[in-house]
Amino acid sequence: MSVNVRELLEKKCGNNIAACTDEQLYYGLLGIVKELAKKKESSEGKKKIYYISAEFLIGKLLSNNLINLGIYDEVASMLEQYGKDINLIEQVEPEPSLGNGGLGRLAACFLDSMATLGLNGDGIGLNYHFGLFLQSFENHLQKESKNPWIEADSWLTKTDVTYSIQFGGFTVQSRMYDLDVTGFENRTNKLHLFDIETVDESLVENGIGFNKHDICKNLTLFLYPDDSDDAGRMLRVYQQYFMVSNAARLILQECQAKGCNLYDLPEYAAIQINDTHPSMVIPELIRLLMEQGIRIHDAIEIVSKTCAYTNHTILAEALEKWPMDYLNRAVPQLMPIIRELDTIVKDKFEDRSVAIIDDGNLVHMANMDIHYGYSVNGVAYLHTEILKKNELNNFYKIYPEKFNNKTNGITFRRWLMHCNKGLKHYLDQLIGTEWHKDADQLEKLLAFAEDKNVLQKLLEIKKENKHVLAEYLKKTQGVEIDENSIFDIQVKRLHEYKRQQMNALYVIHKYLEIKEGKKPSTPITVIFGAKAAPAYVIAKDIIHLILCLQEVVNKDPEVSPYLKVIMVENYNVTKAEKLIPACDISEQISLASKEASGTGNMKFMLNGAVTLGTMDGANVEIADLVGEENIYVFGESSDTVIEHYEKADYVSKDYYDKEEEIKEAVDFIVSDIMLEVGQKENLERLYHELLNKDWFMTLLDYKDYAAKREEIYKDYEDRDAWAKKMLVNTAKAGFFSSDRTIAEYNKDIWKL
Ligand code: 26Q
Repeated sequence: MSVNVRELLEKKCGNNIAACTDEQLYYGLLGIVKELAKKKESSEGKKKIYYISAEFLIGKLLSNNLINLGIYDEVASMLEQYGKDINLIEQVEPEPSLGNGGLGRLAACFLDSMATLGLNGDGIGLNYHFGLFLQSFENHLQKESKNPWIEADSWLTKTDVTYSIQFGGFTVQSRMYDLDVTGFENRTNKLHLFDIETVDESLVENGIGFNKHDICKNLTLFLYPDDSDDAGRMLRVYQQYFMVSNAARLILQECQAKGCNLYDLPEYAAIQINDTHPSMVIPELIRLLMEQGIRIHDAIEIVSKTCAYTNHTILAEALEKWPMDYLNRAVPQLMPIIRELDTIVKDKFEDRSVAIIDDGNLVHMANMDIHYGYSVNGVAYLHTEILKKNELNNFYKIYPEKFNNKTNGITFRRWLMHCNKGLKHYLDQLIGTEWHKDADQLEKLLAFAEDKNVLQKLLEIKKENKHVLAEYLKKTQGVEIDENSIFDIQVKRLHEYKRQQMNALYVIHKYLEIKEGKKPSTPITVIFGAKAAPAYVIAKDIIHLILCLQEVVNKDPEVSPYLKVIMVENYNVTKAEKLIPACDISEQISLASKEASGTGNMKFMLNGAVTLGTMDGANVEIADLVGEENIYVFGESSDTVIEHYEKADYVSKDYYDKEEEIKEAVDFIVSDIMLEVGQKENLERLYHELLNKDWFMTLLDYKDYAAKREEIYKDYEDRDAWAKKMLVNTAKAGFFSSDRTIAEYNKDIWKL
């Protein structure tokens, strides 16, 4: 194969690879890989799974595709012969920013696993030109700007598929663009991204501002534009309908081309609705079936056997409810159908909490999914249990058979084989390569749990990864960190429930302790990475707090040899690939019951980091797998937390008054030292929020958290014992392969 690639590449760059720039080589390889992917057999079969999602956080594709095509090592060494470094070539590629975080990254892992398992399954989403905003820091504040990623020469392939999509009062023309999804040593599937023909990039001015009313030009400019105002929210409705109307047409067309008579649609298609963002696919499909002469009640029955819904959150504010008035304006053709769906529900069930249209004329998208889908799944054991027992209990009582759990997973191709080559090669040597396709084989590592040489080697690999990260941070952000310090990392979207603020309070505490002369035995580097939604005020205040701490701590010569704070700018998939392999301690500290699953937790574990976490989301399953000596658990249980919400009896001020350490840390936020660096308005707002509201109960768990963190730092000192924990974490991560998750989706839901 490599001879082939060499020849193809030479053809593209005039027979002189050595003289090519990294740019030329990147675009050369891009073209070659696209050709190779096309030549691969694509999945086929009578039935197909369509994974519809508003986000696909796919990350860079060159290395991933080379690995999946089975030619990465050969291509890398061929390039090396010409003095070329594939890592530098890879840097040329812009990262597609088509997602916010977990939900979008999960969709990308799922596509990889579907193709790898040879399942006939495509993704359908939107081709956002500027995706999620690019984050930079100015005056210790987050600044947003557009994030262009589509180049003339890109992984996208323009197709001939176009549709006229009708909105209230106007029509837009769509076009489908395709990305190849290469399975690991297997078939190629597609990710279909729909765009409008009339999109106008020049609409965007200063940062991420644009005219929100000009739908024909702005529809696919950004992922989740600001929804703090009506125009932003309306645009979201337009985006969602555009996505699902295109999807529904494509699905019906493909099925009919295979001979489906539409009454048999469920035998040809399974549609997975990724959170409520694609929920309008239900009424839209019903509408399109009716256009083909099918009676409404038959259409409803057909669609109800085709669609399945995944829930990713129990935060009430994230469960979408659209005012009827919005839908009337944007998609009037759906309203008669949604009304009919609601009438059927109201005739059948007296319980108003399960209605689709509530008394305030809000349309509850999740409720529609549950009534008119054949499966409802949560994304981790605890999450599904909470859905059944609490959040969706009224639905569970009606449809117990629809509810099922599918614990999330991650693709080990990207999250180990690609991002941690050192560990990958060592594992191959030690336990063979079966684990590439059968992740449970990682358990073979356990046989070496007492082997000093193996443990030593694991520590060396970690050390090298930390060195690489330190160099990277020096180059990209100009910060110096101590490679021999403990790398304690929290990277994820910024949200109060994830409690980055609790981590920051501990940093303050440590800072004050060091100032008093109590120095840690091993220096500590606390690394954060997070984007806050542009209109989420408190989240942005938390970023401000962290950035101010970074300045105060790192510039203090008494403290910085022992403690450093780093806030990574523009955290994304590419940065995750650098951070995760270098991590010692994985911070998974959400308020119990609030993190549906988490998937970062799995990536860290796989790469030999030890988790410091609450009994939330998939942390519960991690703890079960690794056993209590290999994880550090703290905090109140989800039951207790849910009880606090029910009784409304949590008062953060009580904790502040009771605990001197908490008081000191919270007060520090508005201390003179901080006000000298930061903005009074932001810091005071955050201070008051913590003291008077603290909706996500930071102070409730702080004391237990700080104690566990001391314990984990102490245990880090015993390097052999620590290496054993690392080994067990990697060995037990097999369960979290998205290959396992997808096999379960297929067995229980899609049945391909
Ligand atoms: C909703 C309404 C209005 C505007 C935006 C939204 C919105 C946007 C994005 C709601 C939710 C999201 C994204 C949610 C998400 O990423 N959830 C995460 O999904 C992961 C995969 O299942 C889980 O591991 C995480 O626990 C969960 O937080």
